[in-house]
Amino acid sequence: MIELGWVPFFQQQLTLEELETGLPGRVMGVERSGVTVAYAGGERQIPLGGRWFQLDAEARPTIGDWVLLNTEGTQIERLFERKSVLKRVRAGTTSEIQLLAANVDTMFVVTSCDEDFNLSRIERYLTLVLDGSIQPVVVLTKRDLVETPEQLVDQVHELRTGLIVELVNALDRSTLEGLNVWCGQGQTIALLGSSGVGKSTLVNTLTGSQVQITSSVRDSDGKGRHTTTSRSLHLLPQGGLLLDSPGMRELQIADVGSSVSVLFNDIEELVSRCRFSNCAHEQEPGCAVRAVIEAGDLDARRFNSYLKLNREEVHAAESIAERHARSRNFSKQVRQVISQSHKKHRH
Ligand SMILES: Nc1nc2c(ncn2[C@@H]2O[C@H](COP(=O)(O)OP(=O)(O)OP(=O)(O)O)[C@@H](O)[C@H]2O)c(=O)[nH]1
Ligand SMILES: [Mg+2]
Ligand SMILES: [Zn+2]
Repeated sequence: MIELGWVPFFQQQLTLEELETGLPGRVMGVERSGVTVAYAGGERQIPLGGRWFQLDAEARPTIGDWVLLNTEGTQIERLFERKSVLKRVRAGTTSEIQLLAANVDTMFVVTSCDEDFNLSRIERYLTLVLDGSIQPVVVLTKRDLVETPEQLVDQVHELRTGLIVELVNALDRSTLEGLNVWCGQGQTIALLGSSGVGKSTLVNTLTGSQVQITSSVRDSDGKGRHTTTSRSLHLLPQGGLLLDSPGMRELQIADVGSSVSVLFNDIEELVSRCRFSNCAHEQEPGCAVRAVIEAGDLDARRFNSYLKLNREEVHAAESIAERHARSRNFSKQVRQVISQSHKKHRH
């Protein structure tokens, strides 16, 4: 099971009895009505019954999760505690959380060197992982299609000191050597990026087989090609597991904790030096940020990206607090109803 990413972190979550009879498995695919689980005995589809859909999205199995199956292997008994989780606000909603993957060790943020290249988008992806439990690696594909791809690498490096960037041609295996260190035995790697950047092409080249459909159809309506429509985990010859996902049109950040502060710690430091604590960094006297931008020491694009992501993070935190308050209120009402009915019965 080591090849599926089974490590002591999960083993330790088994009771003595479960150690002998329990059947742990890993969620390799998520479909509309169920999941595909790989376990010591093979792989099988397991439907998800209604009880799972009464739970919050975060309590339901997602791709990469470890689950405990019943002894027949027909049902999921429970989820294992996660090592890490990637989530966003579900596209088209304001506060509904959607899990993208669980138990990921490394995230390949995939962007192509051609039209898709966009620094603010890379920053947005980075905020998903900077809480420390997942290693981000920026993968720039289609290096063969531009004249001076090295310039783009330099720009990405400026986003954050120590950021790892790999420049590749996803169709050419020899350019992917640098990715090998992340792909060893039991390692789980997630591929995230817009449609058409070459995520599935990377899966095919790294696994050495045409497991995923790829498409060169031009993006004529601006909505992307969306060739891949579901998430799936693939075993690599190097021993790792690679997760392919549909391209994302929208990545609204969820409760990412302090990731925005981590990515933009220099800007937060500047903001704290503005004369007014509620400075909007526009016309206020004593604005430390504007002074630095005007001096050419801070990229205005980067500052705007910070403002935008920070607003989203605050908004996400507020919606989550509201949701919790609502459910607390609800359980209070339930408790009241129960205690009242107890009283009635006693009289
Ligand atoms: N020249 C070149 N073409 C590439 C490279 N990477 C991907 N492509 C091509 O780009 C097109 C889109 O690649 P896909 O792998 O389908 O893109 P994707 O990210 O999986 O897209 P979705 O599944 O829609 O999210 C295909 O025609 C690939 O052959 C590259 O590094 N160089
Ligand atoms: Mg794809
Ligand atoms: Zn200011």
